[in-house]
Amino acid sequence: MSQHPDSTVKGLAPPAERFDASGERFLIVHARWNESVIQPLVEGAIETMIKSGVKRENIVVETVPGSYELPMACSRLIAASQIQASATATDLMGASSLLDPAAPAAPSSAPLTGPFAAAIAVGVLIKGSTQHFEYISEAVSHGLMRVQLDTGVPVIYGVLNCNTDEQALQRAGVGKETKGHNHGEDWGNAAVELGVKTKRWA
Ligand code: DLZ
Repeated sequence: MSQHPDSTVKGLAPPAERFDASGERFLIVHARWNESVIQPLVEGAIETMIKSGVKRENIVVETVPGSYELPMACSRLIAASQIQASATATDLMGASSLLDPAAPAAPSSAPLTGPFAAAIAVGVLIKGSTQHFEYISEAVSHGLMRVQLDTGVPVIYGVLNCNTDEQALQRAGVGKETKGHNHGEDWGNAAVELGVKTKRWA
């Protein structure tokens, strides 16, 4: 693998290929705590996915109050999309074959439903003066890992665990001292890559 000329030891090397996710659906679930950081992160993820060819209407965005709710919401929404997708396919096949046995199974007016290729869970946890941060951080990271392993749908870990507000703002590209890099962009790229690769690994 070739080394990026500007790369340092730390950080994400670019992939060796371009991923075509133009026909795929994606889920973003984000917390509403620390909204000024959440918003640029979510926008960065969406813009990056669109640059990779994902259609905006194929990105479903849902919100939850705080990061603690991310695993449950991802789990339910991914499961619902999988059930809905198989029901939709069966209904469409049944309905079209009743009218005309030669009819295509999925007409172009088919609803925009289907399983998600990948999900991104976005949350921002900022350390306070109690143990709250540690408990939530650990529960969320374990919960999200469990959701992706249980469902087989990649869940990108878009959760910042920061000691200060400024650290969080810099990781959303809107820092006050230094702007920083928007990690939402990396999460958008990771969702596209994993969404495409997981299908190949099936
Ligand atoms: C309660 C709480 C606190 C103190 N801090 C954060 C935070 O920094 N980031 C975040 O996403 N959520 C926080 N929450 C809310 C919890 O995640 C959760 O929504 C509530 O405890 C209700 O379950």
